Amino acid sequence: MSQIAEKQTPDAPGSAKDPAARVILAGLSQSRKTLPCFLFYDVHGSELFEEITRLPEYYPTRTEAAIIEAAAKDIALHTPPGSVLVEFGSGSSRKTEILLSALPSLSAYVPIDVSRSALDEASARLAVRFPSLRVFPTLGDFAEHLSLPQALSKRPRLGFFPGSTIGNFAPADACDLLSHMAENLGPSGRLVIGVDLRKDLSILLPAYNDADGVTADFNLNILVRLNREMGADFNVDDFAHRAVFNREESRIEMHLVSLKAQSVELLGHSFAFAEGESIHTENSYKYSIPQFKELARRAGWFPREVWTDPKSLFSLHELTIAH
Ligand code: SAH
Ligand code: AVI
Repeated sequence: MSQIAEKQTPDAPGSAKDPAARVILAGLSQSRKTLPCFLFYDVHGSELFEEITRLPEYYPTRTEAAIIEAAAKDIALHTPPGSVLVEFGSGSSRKTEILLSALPSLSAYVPIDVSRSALDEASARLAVRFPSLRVFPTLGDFAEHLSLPQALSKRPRLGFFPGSTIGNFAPADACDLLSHMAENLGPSGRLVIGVDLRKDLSILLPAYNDADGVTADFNLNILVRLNREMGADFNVDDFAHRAVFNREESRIEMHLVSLKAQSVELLGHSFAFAEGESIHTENSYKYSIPQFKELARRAGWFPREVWTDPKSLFSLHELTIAH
């Protein structure tokens, strides 16, 4: 299996120098408590996310996969032989397999993710299905500088950012992230990006409130992780999952609602919760196609193509820098 490269040496989890610990303490100290959504993806969280992608209510994954199937030939046509495919937040890399099958002359695939278990599993699977593909799994934050192995540094880069993970960033941050990706992908760079669309609440709300409670477990798992890795003492049964649509912001918000007045200890700090007070754990912005194109333009990209499904649930955009 390919060796996993780490983008930086992490500080010990839970130490004062650990950047995640600082973000967590800052988020819980606000009058409206928040936690960053990258914390969802520990080993169990990555498994729960995969379970979510298979739920009947969670339309994005299967809809996007079908769009990628239909668009793959066109994407391949614009991809020079020897290109490097760089994926941001690659998770299981399952949808990537569709692109990889259509792009046999890539020089390498570089999946970037904060979840080591997801990178390990995906790399092992890809080694069996695409034995001649060079895979460079990279553990780290996709918002950081990307340094490719020397042999690949001059190759054209095709970025892939599926799953509507861009929707987990507020528009101003999404714009910064897209500009940063433009820098990382270089002047001949292209980006294929999945973006979830605005839609009727009868479809949207069940996708984040599934009948089996998998999304609830995914959300609550963040507390289990803080207990394990940061020595917190959350009583998980005293919190409940809530997902609502914020129409003004055009986003699904996920919260963990305190079911009673309580206080929780974490890294030597005490956090008081009133009954009904929540921790805001995730935003998932939903765009119209013109809104997203405008965001991409502001970030320095030129929208070349957009594909969608027959029900207009989800969109896949191809963005270029040079045109
Ligand atoms: N691309 C996959 C997975 C989407 S889930 C799909 O479309 O199904 C979001 C993925 O992004 C998870 O695997 C998570 O671990 C990863 N992720 C979230 N924030 C990240 C960050 N800041 N840097 C790198 N990876 C991140
Ligand atoms: C990864 N991300 C785009 C998913 C989403 O839909 O916002 C994460 C997720 N949250 C709840 N269900 C799935």
